[in-house]
Amino acid sequence: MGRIENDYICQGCGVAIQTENKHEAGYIPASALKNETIICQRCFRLKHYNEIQDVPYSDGDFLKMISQISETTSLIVKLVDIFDFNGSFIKSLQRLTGNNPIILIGNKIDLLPKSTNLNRLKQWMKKEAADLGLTVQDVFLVSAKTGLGYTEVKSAIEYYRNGQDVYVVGSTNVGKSTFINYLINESVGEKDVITTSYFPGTTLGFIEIPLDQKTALYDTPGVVNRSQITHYLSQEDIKVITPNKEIKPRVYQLNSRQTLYIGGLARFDFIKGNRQSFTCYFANQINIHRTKLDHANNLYNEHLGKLLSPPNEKDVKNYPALVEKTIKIAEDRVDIVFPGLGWITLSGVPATIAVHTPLDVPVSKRKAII
Ligand SMILES: Nc1nc2c(ncn2[C@@H]2O[C@H](COP(=O)(O)OP(=O)(O)OP(=O)(O)O)[C@@H](O)[C@H]2O)c(=O)[nH]1
Ligand SMILES: [Mg+2]
Repeated sequence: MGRIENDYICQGCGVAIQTENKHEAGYIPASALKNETIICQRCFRLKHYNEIQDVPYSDGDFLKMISQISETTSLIVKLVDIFDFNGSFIKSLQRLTGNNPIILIGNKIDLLPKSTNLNRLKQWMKKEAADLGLTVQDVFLVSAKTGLGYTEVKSAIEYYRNGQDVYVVGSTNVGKSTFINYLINESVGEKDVITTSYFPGTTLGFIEIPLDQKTALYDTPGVVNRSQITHYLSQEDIKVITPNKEIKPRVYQLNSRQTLYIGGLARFDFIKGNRQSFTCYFANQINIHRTKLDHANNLYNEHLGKLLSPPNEKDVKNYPALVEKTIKIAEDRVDIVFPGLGWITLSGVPATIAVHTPLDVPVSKRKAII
């Protein structure tokens, strides 16, 4: 590791700045230390070329950093990605943040169909958080991209922080840095101060944003969840599966023994039940392909990476094999959730389905949220 210029922290990602080794994290040329804003080489490349440079940190290094929060007296703002609630929830976070009060915020609501009942969704989040053992002061929904929901969230933060510091925590990619950038832009008119990207693991250290003379709000590195599907995808494919616009639900009328492929990333078989509609909520740019169950294996073997993509043809070999799980559904209006991708809502019961995903990306079932 090069010499660390202890006084300098990258404004974009929070990493300690060094001037000795181009290939290590936090590098900037010594001459750039004079600049008014100090941005490391990795942030510069991400911002200007959308290129991600690997860093030598392990998942544990980030956990250690986050666990320092348990020694503070502060308000915890826990962000989750509403499009991947369970995948981004990270149960262990509560232990890392100590006994501090927590508010829970579901981010990225701009991606949900306009018809979504946000109040019902909030109630669902409250119950889900409680079932997962998390005690929260309150629950909110926002879009860090459009600013929807910010008025309420800002006054809640001011109220619950009670004059103390604020830490924004959550899994990688939930939008912590984007969330804070919106606040910064609103208060000082400066855009994209902190580096954000659709790659998990963008923020590398704490980034302090002063709130007043004595207290600050902190951006923190995301906690890594290895069951997030992004860890198995190439940079190109991450871009394809990340929704960037309001999701248009796609409805399929299926008879039993029909199959839907979600690109080539996952598979959904309707094994048994009455003909009914299945509503699919996935990024608009992911192809959904319908076929007969009896043809499904052949189709996959012949067309993975082509008709069935992502994964794209040259990255197919790095994508894990799909593992089948059968699910019997007796309750009405159920979502079958493919973590990090989206979900399918069933309309009729009883039904038997089978899902196929990589072993480490297990499907779950919940009461329909829309
Ligand atoms: N559509 C939508 N995208 C969002 C929103 N907030 C963040 N994003 C996107 O989500 C991705 C991750 O955002 P970041 O702000 O870098 O996430 P982070 O939680 O800071 O991630 P790490 O630093 O890796 O822990 C980026 O592609 C953002 O543009 C939102 O409200 N709506
Ligand atoms: Mg970040």
